[in-house]
Amino acid sequence: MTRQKNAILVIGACGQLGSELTLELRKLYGNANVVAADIQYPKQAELRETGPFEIVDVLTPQHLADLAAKYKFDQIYHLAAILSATGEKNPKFAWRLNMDGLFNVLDFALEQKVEKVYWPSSIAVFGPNTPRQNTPQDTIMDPNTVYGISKQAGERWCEYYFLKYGLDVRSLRYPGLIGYKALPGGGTTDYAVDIYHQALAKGTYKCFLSENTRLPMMYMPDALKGTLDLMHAPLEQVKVRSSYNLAAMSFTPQEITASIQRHYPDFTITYEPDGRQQIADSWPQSINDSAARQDWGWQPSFTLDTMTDDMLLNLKRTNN
Ligand code: AKB
Repeated sequence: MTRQKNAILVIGACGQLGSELTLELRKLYGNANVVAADIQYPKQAELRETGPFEIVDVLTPQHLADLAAKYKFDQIYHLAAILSATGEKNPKFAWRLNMDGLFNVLDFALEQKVEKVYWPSSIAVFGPNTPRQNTPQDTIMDPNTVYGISKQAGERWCEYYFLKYGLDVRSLRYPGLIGYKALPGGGTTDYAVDIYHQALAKGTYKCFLSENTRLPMMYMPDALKGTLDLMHAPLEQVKVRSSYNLAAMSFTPQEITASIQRHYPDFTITYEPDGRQQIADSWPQSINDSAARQDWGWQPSFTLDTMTDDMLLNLKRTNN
């Protein structure tokens, strides 16, 4: 069997970010060159039908080794992780998946001489003693969720692999991501996706965060653009080797409700905060991303209202 060269591997390809990023990469690099991998088969037909798919459990290094017999990878996007809210239900397993999974991928990338690795970090690396407004790139980091602790430790390890072994690992600290194509799984910012679905389905939404909880958020097209811009930036422009702060917008449940009410004046929201409120309260309200803007020209396009217009339009279209 001949090995397919110059391939790109996306691990966690069935997730909220992975499913969209895989399709974007396939448009850029050709369908056959982008291998989607996940622990389960994709539900999205487009993912299954447009290019190769492989079952990979990142906790099983042999699964990665088996892939090396079929493909020669230039780039790996390692997106598989347990998010903030789900992580708190089983902290030891979240730590194992998020950390051992990262080590397995970094070591595989070194062995296989992969050119570039992408690994997402998150605003969850910050904690209660971090300045909450305009949070700087370099500041106090005292995360108090297992997800945040694993992302902070992961950032240190990514920088370590770059400095010690020369592995070109690149990373962004995503805010909450919002898209219409796939649902997020187990995060604290998930309400900002669900609210659009419920606005259309029921005209009302019960929010698990309180009305004035302000969090940094980003629309998926901006997240995809930021990720690809970082991965395409020349080596010398990528100066932060832990993870870049990245910002687009910040809003509260009350503000996203008002944005939806511009289209649906009768839409209503009720508030019933649960354990996720405590997580949200430990995170920044707004992020300073000047390093990403200066180093490789980051610039978001969507505001809360332009995102709402696009989300509602596309959800209506796909529901019909
Ligand atoms: C979560 O809420 O856990 C994620 C994140 C901000 O990383 N969306």
